[in-house]
Amino acid sequence: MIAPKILAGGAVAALASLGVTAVVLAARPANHPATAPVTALAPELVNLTIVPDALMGSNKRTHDAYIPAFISARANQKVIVTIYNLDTTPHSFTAPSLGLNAIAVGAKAQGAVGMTTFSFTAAKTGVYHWKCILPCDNGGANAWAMTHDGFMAGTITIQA
Ligand SMILES: [Cu+2]
Repeated sequence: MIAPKILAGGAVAALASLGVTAVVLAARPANHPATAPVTALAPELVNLTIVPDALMGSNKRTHDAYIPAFISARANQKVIVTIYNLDTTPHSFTAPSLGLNAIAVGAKAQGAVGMTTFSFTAAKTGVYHWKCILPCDNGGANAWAMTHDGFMAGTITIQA
């Protein structure tokens, strides 16, 4: 038995015309090198500011909000999030589908800033929902702002 060989297309055609069967391994396209270049993604730096009564809601009242509430990063990219909390009460940035439950400490006094930093890396692409789960926004744990994206809730979009 003749061991199969890797043949270029032209040689395969020539052999086929002679009745010879060959096993052909697909040629590797030039843009897919055998060894992927190491392209470490620089971390995505995300700054979020929590502002009490920041935005007008559809119910014509102002509500606490994370600004911005919609963030994005790439799959396998480290995301370093810094939260600047202008509110004297703590809030959370909770995304169970990403295993995130960061507590944003409150400012020590009116006019001060509570600062919290955490990081995460998401392996899978998708749109992940986050929300604050601490009572805030002049309501309980299910206050208006928690149930409206753009306020105490939003999305984390992970792209390829
Ligand atoms: Cu909150």
